[in-house]
Amino acid sequence: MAKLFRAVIMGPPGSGKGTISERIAQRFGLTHLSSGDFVRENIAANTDAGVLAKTYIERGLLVPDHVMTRLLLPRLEEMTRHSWLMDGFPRTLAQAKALNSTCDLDLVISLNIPYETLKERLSERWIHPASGRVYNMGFNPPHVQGRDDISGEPLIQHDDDKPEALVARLRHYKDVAKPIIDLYKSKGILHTFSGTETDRIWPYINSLLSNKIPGTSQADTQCIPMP
Ligand code: G5P
Ligand code: MG
Repeated sequence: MAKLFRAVIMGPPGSGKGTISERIAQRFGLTHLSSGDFVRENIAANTDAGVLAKTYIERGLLVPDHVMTRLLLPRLEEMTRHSWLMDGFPRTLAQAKALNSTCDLDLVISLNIPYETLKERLSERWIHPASGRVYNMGFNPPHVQGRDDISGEPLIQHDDDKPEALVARLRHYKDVAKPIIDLYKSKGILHTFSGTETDRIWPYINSLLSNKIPGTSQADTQCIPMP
């Protein structure tokens, strides 16, 4: 069996974690796991964890560590035969330590995007709640305004993309991420990408992963259609 590959993508809200994760999943066949999607699924299903998480998300706060680890670690433990990319977890040092005791990571991608760019992007973001499909009115608008491309159902804005919640999320990210970034740097697995456009960052990430993931060659990476 080919060696499994485990990666994490970190970055502030709106930095492009979800967009880049989808490209990585498509190009390299990793399973994309999104902590935000897990939380939203639990909110939609009205689970105990979901009801609790909603009170934090609405205020632009992180969901407590014990709730996140209880939601996510069992899921990862089931994935013993899959290569995966975790988007949005860990978000705190405590989560990073919990993850560390579950598995060894091969690589961590950290996105470093200017604050003004993030604010602009998130205020333009719309979601199809049933599928989690994400649109941006400037970057990747739906074919019909306000409607999901596949189902035709209405799009909505997340509560946590609304202005009050957004400012708190961006401010908080930097402080909390620093010790995690330092930890992964000290392990020699951190790769940071800076810029204002996903399309310009993507070729560098594509090239890095082509070199790191067994069986994926750089020659194949030249003509990947952008989703
Ligand atoms: P989430 O869902 O993980 P965030 O806050 O980390 O949410 P988010 O909002 O999902 O991050 P992203 O995935 O980094 O952003 O970015 P994205 O969705 O791909 O891109 C953002 C927008 O910009 C999209 O509209 C996209 O189309 C557009 N875009 C991308 N690239 C470009 C570009 O180059 N140009 C332009 N113009 N647009 C672009 O977490 C949600 C909440 O759940 C809780 C927290 O409360 C969190 O706030 N939570 C956790 N709490 C504790 N611990 C954890 N581990 C938690 N995980 C989630
Ligand atoms: Mg996301």
